[in-house]
Amino acid sequence: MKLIKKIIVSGFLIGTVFLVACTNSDQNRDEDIIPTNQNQQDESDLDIDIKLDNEEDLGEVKEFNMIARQFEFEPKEIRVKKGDKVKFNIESVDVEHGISILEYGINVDLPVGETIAVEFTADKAGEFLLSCSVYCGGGHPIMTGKVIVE
Ligand SMILES: [Cu+2]
Repeated sequence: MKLIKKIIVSGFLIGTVFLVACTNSDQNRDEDIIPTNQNQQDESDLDIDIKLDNEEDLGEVKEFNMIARQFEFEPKEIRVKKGDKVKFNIESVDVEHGISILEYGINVDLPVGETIAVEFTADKAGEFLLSCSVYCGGGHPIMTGKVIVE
């Protein structure tokens, strides 16, 4: 009889632990889902902005990997089409730099060794100066590039 009682009690305990574990993992799943939904909402908001900005052309996402170093950006020249959604993945490889494109309201610091994403919609045509916005040494004033929006 004692053995049967032990089996029943331990079975009950195992069942309880199982239930708790399952409930917890469900909660975790819910938490995972919430931020994902928020991201999707943010992206769809962006899509709406792009459509409003570019009624004729829906625009493509153009992604560029860039390097910032004393005293240049590589590539030096970026060419996109008006309406494109542009994404720069920029890594500063020597000292801290920054990237500024005045006309697009961009001014982002680039700490060493981190890849920083800079995104904007190229809704204005023309040639725009891209420059370093963090003093990085004697050549800082000539550390420039160009964004051409056709
Ligand atoms: Cu600089």
